[in-house]
Amino acid sequence: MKKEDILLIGGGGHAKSVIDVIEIQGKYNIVGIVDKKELLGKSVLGYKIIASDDDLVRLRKEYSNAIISVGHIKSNTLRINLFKILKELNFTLPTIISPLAYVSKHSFIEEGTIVMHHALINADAKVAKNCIINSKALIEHDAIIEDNVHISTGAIVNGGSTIKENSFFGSGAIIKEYAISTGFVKAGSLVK
Ligand code: JB2
Repeated sequence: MKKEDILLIGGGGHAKSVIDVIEIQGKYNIVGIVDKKELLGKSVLGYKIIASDDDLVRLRKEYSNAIISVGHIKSNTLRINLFKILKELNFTLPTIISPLAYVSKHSFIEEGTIVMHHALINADAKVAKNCIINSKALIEHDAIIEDNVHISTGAIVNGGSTIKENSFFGSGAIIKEYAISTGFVKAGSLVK
């Protein structure tokens, strides 16, 4: 199968993990990274920073797929703004799933969300738009992850619980079944 071209938006730490997922998935050909003007010409894991956000209108004429590869820890304003800009330009924001993740065929995942290595998403779980389900995170049955959420590495979202939109759920944090979490949850917390 011919690989589809894709642009990465952001070329920092999170982008490295995104590149690893895309490479092992084998479905997309990374044509370059869009980052700040001053970083033009630099490379990330062998992929060049080819343009800045000002060039997105021009790039859209050539490419249709993009993935937001800036992360989200303290703030997700940048991810939300980029999502809006890319949608307005009619980019396709595919759902990207590592072949090393387990994603139930009975789960639902929306556009612009990435599921990274060794994450597990169980039956009837719902993950909305523009989310990061980071490496080794567990999203149990019937859990709901709303828009623009980052579930960090190794976090556990138990069955039927909800992580409200725009939230950050830190590494190794745990939420009890059918509980609701909102805002910033620091690494290792327990949400009851
Ligand atoms: O407006 C922008 C912009 N502002 C910063 N547009 C674009 N296209 N790119 C922008 N950037 C770029 O995002 C920066 O120049 C930089 O290359 C990248 C952010 O990289 P950084 O390594 O600081 O953060 P990150 O979001 O990639 O990764 C953080 O979050 C991940 C979830 C890190 O803390 C990682 O360790 C973490 N895994």
